[in-house]
Amino acid sequence: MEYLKEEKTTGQKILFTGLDDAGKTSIILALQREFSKIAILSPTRGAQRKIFEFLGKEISEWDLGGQMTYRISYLKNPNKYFDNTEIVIYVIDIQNEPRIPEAISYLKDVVYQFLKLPINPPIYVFFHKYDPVLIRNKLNNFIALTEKSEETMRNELNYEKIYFYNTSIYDFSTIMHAMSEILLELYPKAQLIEKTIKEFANKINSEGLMIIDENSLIIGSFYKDEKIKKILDSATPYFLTLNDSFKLGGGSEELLQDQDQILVQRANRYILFKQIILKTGFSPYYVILTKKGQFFYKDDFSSLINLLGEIIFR
Ligand SMILES: Nc1nc2c(ncn2[C@@H]2O[C@H](COP(=O)(O)OP(=O)(O)OP(=O)(O)O)[C@@H](O)[C@H]2O)c(=O)[nH]1
Ligand SMILES: [Mg+2]
Repeated sequence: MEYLKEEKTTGQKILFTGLDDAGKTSIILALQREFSKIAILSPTRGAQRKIFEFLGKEISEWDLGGQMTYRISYLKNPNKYFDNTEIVIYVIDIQNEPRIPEAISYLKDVVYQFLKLPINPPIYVFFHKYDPVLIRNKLNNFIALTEKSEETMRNELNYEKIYFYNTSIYDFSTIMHAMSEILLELYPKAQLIEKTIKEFANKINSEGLMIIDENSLIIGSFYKDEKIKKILDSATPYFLTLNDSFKLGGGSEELLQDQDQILVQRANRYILFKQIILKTGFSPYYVILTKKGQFFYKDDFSSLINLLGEIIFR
């Protein structure tokens, strides 16, 4: 994993905040594919900072433990905790309806500190624990609840740059897509990457293609339609996990290094998961693509690798 122990604050600062038990640390761990740790999580004590790299850029991620005493101390020391924030991710547990007013009220306090500093980072509200099983079983009024909460926040905060996502650690793609979209906003070359990927997909007749970094963040994608997006979304965590376990298991390592890819076939559809190195000495990226019919264009991949390497590392 590319998460390093943090010493000092460098790079662009992302703040994860919200009430205790909202799911902030779980979201961060999910992106690192540390799912086993989520099961035994305890409340975060104070502010935990980590540095990771996204597209060669350093990002410092601040996980602000949400228990009351900590929340008060952040508000009392806005310079220490809030200043220089580039992006805010405000996590709300949508399953805990009674605490939603408290969550909104704390966001107000935070925004008030932003105004005083003054900073005005975009705020991305995650209506979290929006679990697929509950939606399927209609055991909830999530839709009405999120709409109502969104309206309240828009009215009461009167903050221009506020955006909303529904997320759940039980639908990993919701977290992947949300975080990738948000981080790509920081990155001026994002559109160029997107265009390169789309052209590559067309060239090799792929119906869908994603490029993902080591932290499961999508750096660019192309889908012919929603169905293809779903196929790739649901395949991705399995490939990433499989890839992780190959890396851990001593014996199988050679196999993966030989090919650096996993290929799955179902009827005449193929899904390919392939590791690519854009620059030697840097973390690998992964291509996940689907296409009908026969595969393998080694030369095509090398042109993609060169183009992306140029864009990202130049
Ligand atoms: N159902 C459900 N539970 C979740 C989800 N995400 C996290 N949880 C659970 O919510 C609880 C709290 O998660 P944490 O990530 O520790 O919450 P936190 O916001 O970091 O809490 P503090 O560190 O105290 O601020 C844990 O028991 C998680 O397993 C989700 O998407 N759905
Ligand atoms: Mg936490």
